[in-house]
Amino acid sequence: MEDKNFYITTPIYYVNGDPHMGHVYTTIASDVLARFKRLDGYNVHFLTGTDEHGLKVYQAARDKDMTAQELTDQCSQKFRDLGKMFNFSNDDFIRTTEDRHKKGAQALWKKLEEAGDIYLDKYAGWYAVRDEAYYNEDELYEDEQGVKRACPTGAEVKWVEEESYFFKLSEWQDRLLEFYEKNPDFIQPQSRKNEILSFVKSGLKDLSISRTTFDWGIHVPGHESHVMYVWIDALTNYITALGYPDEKAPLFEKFWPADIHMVGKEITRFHCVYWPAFLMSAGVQPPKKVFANGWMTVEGEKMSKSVGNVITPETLIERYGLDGSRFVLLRIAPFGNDCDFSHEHAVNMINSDLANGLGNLAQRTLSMIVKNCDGIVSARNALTSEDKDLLDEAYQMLEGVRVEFDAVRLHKGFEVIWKVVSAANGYIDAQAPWTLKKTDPERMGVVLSVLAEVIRCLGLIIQPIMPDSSEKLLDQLEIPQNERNFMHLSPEYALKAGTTISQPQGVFPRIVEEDAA
Ligand code: ME8
Repeated sequence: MEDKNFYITTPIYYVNGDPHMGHVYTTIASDVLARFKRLDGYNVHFLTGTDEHGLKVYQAARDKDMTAQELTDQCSQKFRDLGKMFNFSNDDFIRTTEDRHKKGAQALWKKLEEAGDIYLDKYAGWYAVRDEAYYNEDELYEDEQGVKRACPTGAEVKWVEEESYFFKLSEWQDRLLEFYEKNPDFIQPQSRKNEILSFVKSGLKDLSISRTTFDWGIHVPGHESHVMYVWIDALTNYITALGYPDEKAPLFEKFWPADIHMVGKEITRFHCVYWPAFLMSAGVQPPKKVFANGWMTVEGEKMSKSVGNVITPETLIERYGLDGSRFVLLRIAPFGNDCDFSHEHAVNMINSDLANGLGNLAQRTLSMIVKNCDGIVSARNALTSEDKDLLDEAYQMLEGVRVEFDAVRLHKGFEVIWKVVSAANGYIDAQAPWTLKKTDPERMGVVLSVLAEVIRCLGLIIQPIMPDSSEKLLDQLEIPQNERNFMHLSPEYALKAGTTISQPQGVFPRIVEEDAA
């Protein structure tokens, strides 16, 4: 059988400040997809890392009285630590200050030069350091203080004039439009696609791709007074991490083109316009898909230190636990839309979906098996249509989640799972095993066994979302480690009669408001 490969990446994050909830949001979504695909039989390569060059990082270091190298070393380590804290399963972590990356970025530059797509000129225009982006006059507005800002990000822009190399982006308009047409799923969700299409259709200007006024960057090969524009450097991470420029490198052969670049919506232009143009110019295939997640606000406001509403990754974990945090961030809103994080909403989701929904189902079922069946799972004999319907729904869940996750509709995938949780809770209430205990103990054993099998299926399918809690649940059901892939989500591997269950521990605790405040 042909190997199934899946390559997913997060943005590489700037090291000008500490990691925050927004970074966690994108990486958790990517982590869930990476874990899902691994369990579904794919060879997965999951990449994240840090973007360490450019004026923004250079200025941040200067403001902190540090060298750029000191700041990047310190801050990149914080992003690595964040990975451990949130149980991210990335296979690699790239830093753009590493030699493997510099070598690859310079090689890409040379390819663009050989293709005749680079020329030297003078740049005179607007630049926003916060976005590390060039803006056209028609994209700007003035705030109340008369400061020129970029629309729609609100970053301050400054006039820049310097010698610069340019990439002939203007010549790529038709080829890009043709590429989008042939690859209709390249930009997701649809709203972002419309923005990109209208941006490209309105005409592309050549892009300044080098700077001379500072030198915290990768030197342009053969022209040492120039450093590469940080975005051409940064985007290249997705291929240098696979061994580029060696296109025969095992990882490159296996995983390029990437299946998904997961990014925030504010950086789609870089990923959907510049990046495929660079790659096509260099004779490398563009990625298959760029998915832009929406922007997260907190209690209705943009996260900012001055508003004082920044929720640190540590606070999230303290309040909601590791798996609770992973769950609420992704369940909060349709994935791809903007979303607002509020403490009240998070507590409600944890209490209703996790504690009352899944947690209660597992706790009730398993403790009844311990109490009333000596902890032994009964044979599932003489199944009724209700039993069979519930089991069928549990076995069909994988296909439903697969379809939704493949389309990066994470919220819809969650709905498929929680539909089964509700069906099982409805079933337990309708069958009332606590009554059967007196009237028909044999039937009670069957009902509890059906439920235990459904819980096994649920425990398997939630592994990508909540790796720790699912492990505890599957341990309680004595599921062997080598029977925890999605191929085991079928009747063939059903929980065997005679399996012994020990006194269950609640896996999804309720949050009591006073504790969380
Ligand atoms: O842009 N809501 O890095 P960055 C949702 N280095 N997502 C958010 C968010 C929020 N409030 N805040 C941040 C860069 N993000 C470049 C990327 S890639 C070749 C180079 C997430 O540190 C979101 O994914 O500014 C966004 O795109 C990313 O963090 C920006 O991180």
